[in-house]
Amino acid sequence: SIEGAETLIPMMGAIIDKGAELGVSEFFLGMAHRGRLNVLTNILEKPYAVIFAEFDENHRPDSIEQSGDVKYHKGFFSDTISTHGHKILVTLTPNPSHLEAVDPVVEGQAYARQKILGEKGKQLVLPILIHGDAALAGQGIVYETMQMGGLEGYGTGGTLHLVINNQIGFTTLPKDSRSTLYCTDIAKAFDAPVFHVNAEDPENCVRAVHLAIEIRQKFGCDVFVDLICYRKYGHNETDEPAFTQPKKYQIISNKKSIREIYREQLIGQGILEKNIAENLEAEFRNSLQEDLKGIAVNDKKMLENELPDVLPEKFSFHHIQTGVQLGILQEIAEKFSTIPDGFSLHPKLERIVKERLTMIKGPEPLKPIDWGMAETLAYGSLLWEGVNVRLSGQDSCRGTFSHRHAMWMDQKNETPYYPLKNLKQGQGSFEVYNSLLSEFGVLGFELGYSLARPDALVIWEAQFGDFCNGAQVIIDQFISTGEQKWSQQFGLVMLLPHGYEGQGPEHSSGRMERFLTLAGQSNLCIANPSTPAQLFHLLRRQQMQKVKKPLVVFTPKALLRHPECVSHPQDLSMGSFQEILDDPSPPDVVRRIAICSGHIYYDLIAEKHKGASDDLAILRVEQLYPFNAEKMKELLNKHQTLESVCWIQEEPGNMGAGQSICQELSGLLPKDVTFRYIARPRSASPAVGSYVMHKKQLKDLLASLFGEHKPSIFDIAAKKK
Ligand SMILES: Cc1ncc(C[n+]2csc(CCOP(=O)(O)OP(=O)(O)O)c2C)c(N)n1
Repeated sequence: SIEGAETLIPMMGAIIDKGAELGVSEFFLGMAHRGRLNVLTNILEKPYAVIFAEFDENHRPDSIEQSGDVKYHKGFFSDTISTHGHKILVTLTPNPSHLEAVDPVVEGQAYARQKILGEKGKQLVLPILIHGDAALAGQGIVYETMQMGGLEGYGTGGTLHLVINNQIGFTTLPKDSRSTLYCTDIAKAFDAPVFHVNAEDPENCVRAVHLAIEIRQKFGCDVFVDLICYRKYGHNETDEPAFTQPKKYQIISNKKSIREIYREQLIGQGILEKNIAENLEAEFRNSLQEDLKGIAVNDKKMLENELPDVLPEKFSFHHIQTGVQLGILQEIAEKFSTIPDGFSLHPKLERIVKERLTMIKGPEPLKPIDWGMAETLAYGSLLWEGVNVRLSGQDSCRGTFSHRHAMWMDQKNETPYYPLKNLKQGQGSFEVYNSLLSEFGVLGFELGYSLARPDALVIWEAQFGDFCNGAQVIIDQFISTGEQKWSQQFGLVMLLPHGYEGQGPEHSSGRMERFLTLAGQSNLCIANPSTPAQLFHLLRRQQMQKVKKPLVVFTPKALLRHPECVSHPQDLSMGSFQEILDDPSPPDVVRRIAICSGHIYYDLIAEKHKGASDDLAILRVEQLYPFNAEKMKELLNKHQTLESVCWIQEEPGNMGAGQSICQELSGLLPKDVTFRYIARPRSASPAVGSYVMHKKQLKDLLASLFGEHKPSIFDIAAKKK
C-alpha cells in the first residue's frame, strides 16, 4: 500500500497540471506495485468501484477469451481535462512483476507518439517512470533505458523519474541494496538533476515537481525527484516487517500519517477548519462504502477503460496475396539503387547496388535475387504502399553480415544517405537505426513503439540470435504473454540470425526451442524462411494481415550469399508466404520424406544432388508456429509409396524445432509409416567450439539420413545413456 508515501499523489497531480500548462498533452506512465491502485483511482480516475470489484473473489477476468492479470499489473488510460482546463491523455502501461522492465516499453510508446505528433512531439508527450529505491539502484535496465535518452531514434526529450524511496526493498535495507550513497546516483552519469524531497512536506514536494517538469520542458533532459518516505506496513498484506526491522517499525508505527501532519499544518495556519476537514474525510469514507456496495453492478461497463478494448483476432492459414507487380518492383529497385548526384559511394558498395538492380531489371540473364535484395524489396514495397517501417538493432543500418546496406555513407564527407527514404513522394516513413549495445532495453523500446504505432512494421534485430536471451524478460513477460494478460495486440518482428555454420556455441543458435516453448494460443508466429522470396512474403504478410501477432524470424548468415539460396522475380511478383514448402523436384517414386527447416535444407539438397538417394523427398517447415497441420497432412498423404518419414535438424536433439514439430507430426503420419528424429546429440552447449568437430557432426548427421539403415545420432545418444 501507499501509506508513508501518500505525497506521491499530489505530486502526480501537480506534474499533470503543470505539464499541461507547459504544453504537455500526453503522459505515458510506468510504475510498479507501490501506490499503483492509488495512482489509478486518484490520477487516472479509475472508479473505486472497479478496483473493489477486482478484489472481489467472484471477479471475472475482463474477457472470457483471455487469462488476464492481477490488479496490480493492469494498464489503464484516462482521456480527461486538467485542473486548468487542458485536454490530456494519461496512459498507464501494464507491467509484469519484474521491476523496472516496463521502463523501455514506456519510452518506446512515448517516442512513437512523439514521432506521430511531429516537430513538437517531444514537448507534447512526456514519459514518467516511478521507481522503488531498491529496484532503481539494482536493476540494470534503468541504465539501459537512460542510455537511450540522448540517442537519435530513441530519445524522448527527457523522462521524469519519481522515486518512492521508502528506504526498504521488501526486507532489504539500503545498506544491502546499493553501493552508492543515493539510490538515484545513476542520474550523475547522465547529468540529470535530482531533487531529494521529504514526503512529510507535501507542499515543497509539489514545488520540486513543478521545477522538475519546467527543467524537462526547457532542457529536454531527465530529471529525478527522490521522495524520501517510509512504508507504513509490510511489503504486502501478509508481511510482518517487524521480523526483520523491529526498531525501524517501532518508529514507523508511532508516526502520524502524512495526511494528519498536513491537516494539522493547515489547521495551524488557519487555512482549514477542523470540522471541514473532518466532514470531508467522512464524506469520502461514505462514498467508498457506497462504491463497495455497488460492486455487484455490471463491472464490464466500469472496466471499459482497461487497455485496450479490442478482442484479439484469431490467426488463420488463409493465404494473403503478398506478391507485387514486377513493374512496381522494378521501379522501387530503380529508386533505391539510384546514387544521388555528387554522392561518393564506396566502390564495392556501388558494385553491389548495381548488381542488385540487375536482379530484378536485367539485362538477361538476370542475376538471382539474394536475401538482402528480397528484404530491401519487402521494405521498399511496403514503403511504396505508404506503410511506415522502423528497423533497429545493433549495426542494423549496414547489417551485421553486410547484406543490407540500408544506409550509405559518403566516402568524402561521411554524410549518411538512406536509399529507402527516397523512393517517392507520399511513401511511408523509413527509420533505421544502429541501436546502442543493449538487448533488454532496445527490444523493450521497440515493443513500446509497436504498441503505440500499430500501423508501422516495427523490427528489432539481434546481432546474433542467441543475444536475444539478454532481452528474455521482454520476450517472456511482454511479447509472448501480453495478449493473454493485457489484451495487447502488436505485430513486432524479431530478426534472429540462426544457423549451424561452425562458428561456435555463441553464434549458432537463435534458441528456437525457447520460442516454441513459449508458443500457445496463437500468441506468436515463429518462422524460419529458407528462401529470399519467402522472407519477402513473410514481412509483407506481417504488415498486411489484419491479425497482429509478434513475429519471430530466424534469419540466415551463410545463406545470405549461398548460390542456391536465391529467388526469381516471379517468386516475388506472385504468390504468398508458404508455411510448408513441398519438394520442388521430388523423385518419381517417393518412399522416404525428410522434413527439415532452414539452413540444413541446403546441406540436404547438396547431398541429394550427389545422387545418394533416389526415393527421398524433402519438405521444409517455414512456419514453425502456428503449425499448418492440414497442409502437412496433405503433403504426407500425397505419396502412396511412402514408407518412412524423418525430422532432421542441424541443432542438438534437445534444441531446435524438433521436439515441438515431432509432437505436431505424431498424429499426422500415414498408417504403417515409420518415423525417425535425426539431430545432433543432446548437448548442454548450443554448438561445438571447433569447426572440425562441427563438420564431423554434420557428416554424421547427413549419413544418418543418406546412409543405409544407420540409426540417427539422436538414437545413438539415447542408447548410450
Ligand atoms: C526484477 C524483480 N526481482 C525481484 C522482484 C521481487 N520483489 C518484488 S517487490 C521487491 C522489493 C522492491 O523494493 P523497492 O524497489 O524499494 O520498492 P518498494 O516495494 O519498496 O516500493 C522485490 C525484490 C521483482 N518484483 N522484480
